Amino acid sequence: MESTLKKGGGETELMHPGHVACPGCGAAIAMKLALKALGPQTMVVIPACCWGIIAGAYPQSSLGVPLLQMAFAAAGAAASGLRAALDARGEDETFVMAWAGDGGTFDIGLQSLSGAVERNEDFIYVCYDNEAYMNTGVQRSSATPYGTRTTTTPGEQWKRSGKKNIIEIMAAHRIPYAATASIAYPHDLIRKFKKAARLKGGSRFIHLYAPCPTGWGIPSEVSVRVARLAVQTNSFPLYEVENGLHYTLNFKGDAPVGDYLGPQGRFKHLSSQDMDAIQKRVDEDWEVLLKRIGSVKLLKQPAEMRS
Ligand SMILES: Cc1ncc(C[n+]2csc(CCOP(=O)(O)OP(=O)(O)O)c2C)c(N)n1
Ligand SMILES: [Mg+2]
Repeated sequence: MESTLKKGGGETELMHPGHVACPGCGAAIAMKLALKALGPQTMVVIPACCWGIIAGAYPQSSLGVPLLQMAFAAAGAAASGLRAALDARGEDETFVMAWAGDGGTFDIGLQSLSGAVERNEDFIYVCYDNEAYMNTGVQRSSATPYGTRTTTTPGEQWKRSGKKNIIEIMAAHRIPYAATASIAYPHDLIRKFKKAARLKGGSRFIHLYAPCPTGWGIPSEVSVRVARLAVQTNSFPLYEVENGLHYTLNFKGDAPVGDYLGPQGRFKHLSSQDMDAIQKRVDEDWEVLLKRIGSVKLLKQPAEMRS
């Protein structure tokens, strides 16, 4: 395979129609964009998650690149092994991309991910975050935010603890690159994947925000809009961290969190006091982040993406 990066590639469509994602699935949009950025010389490792299903059943696949299905806890270890095998064959131009859900990253896969990035394995690890265990029926994960109703935090038992900060955990390992990205800002997302590709040689981690209309109680056609509101309300800030030290902010939001929470079924039960408590948490986290920011490089948004 030739390197598409060298040829300035990235225009190839590597995710095909006929996949089995739900309508409006953020994770499907995410993969389409990620592979546009990385090109065909990529191998994907997928642990148990919705994407294991979306790719399709062997010998069929919705992806135009090789794919290794892996056990739920093992994406970091499997991606390390695949990298070693490719290097042994002299295929050092092939990207290894681990592609895992929030459950497979924040929870059960955290040990193998931490071990791999501590070794600074040469791969791109992507956590597409739909904020719950969606494939098995919307159970809460440690990426599920405060205030959410899931099937394991139902009724009045909605989730009272907050979302784990996975970028800080990755930054604490001092890896070359850790960044957040969103399907609502595709140019920024593709730029970050291309940057991750250029930083070949160590561990790169992308925390990718991917709404799940089925689990979040939103119509499929507002999936991207809701993702945009997450950024515009600072609920999901867009930023990059290089070598665990150098923080760059890509977006400054100023909308109230109610704009983002209001349209979603998973937050319908919240009172105005609960909303205030969430606004306070978001503001606190935003202040902490701003203190770490060394440079600000705001993304350029086409006019149609400003609202
Ligand atoms: C050890 C183990 N426990 C449980 C499961 C069942 N299981 C398969 S996918 C999944 C949920 C994955 O959640 P997440 O990683 O967030 O991905 P999503 O389904 O949301 O895309 C679970 C619990 C499994 N495959 N292996
Ligand atoms: Mg999930």
